[in-house]
Amino acid sequence: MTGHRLAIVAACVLGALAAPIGHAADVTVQARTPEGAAAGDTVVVFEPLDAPAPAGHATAVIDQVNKRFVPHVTVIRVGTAVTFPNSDHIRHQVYSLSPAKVFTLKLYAGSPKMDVVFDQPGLVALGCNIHDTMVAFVLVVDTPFFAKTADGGSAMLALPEGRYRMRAWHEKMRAPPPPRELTVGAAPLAVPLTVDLDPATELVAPWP
Ligand SMILES: [Cu+2]
Repeated sequence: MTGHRLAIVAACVLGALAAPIGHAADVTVQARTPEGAAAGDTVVVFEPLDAPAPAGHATAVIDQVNKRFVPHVTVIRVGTAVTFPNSDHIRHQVYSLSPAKVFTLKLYAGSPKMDVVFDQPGLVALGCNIHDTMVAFVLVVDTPFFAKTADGGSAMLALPEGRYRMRAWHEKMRAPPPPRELTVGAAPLAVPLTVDLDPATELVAPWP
């Protein structure tokens, strides 16, 4: 009797393992300029086209170190609460005037009193009221599938099988790369991406 029960349990476990639920493939994006230079800090976003995106959101941290925001670019899902610790020995006053999230944190050192919840999609530019050179960006997106390229221009993420629309953003891009559809299967996928950057520009590219 006990043996029979064990066999049933084993069959259920095997069945669960064999089911295609949550099957994901590694997708590697390699972002380069038309001249072939690595395009680090490029945000890539994948909107699922076959099924609604799974619910949920995470938390994120944007630190202030040596009068700079770290990281310089953050991509988060709508609804994410961001903490803004201050690791400097001077006080900062973090603010945004971007329509997707207008806020000001009172001048503070150490830990701020509250997190900031980014509740609308869009591009948010952060500044500090005391230090004009402090600038950072938060891209708030409506999908859990996104990544940011490292200095070498590549980013990797695991995507469930299916079709996606991929969009990309870099603060210094001349024009957004056209959105592009891609299909993720069981095998790893390499996605080359060309982003035309103007390193000298003072303008911030809009989120496409
Ligand atoms: Cu500051």
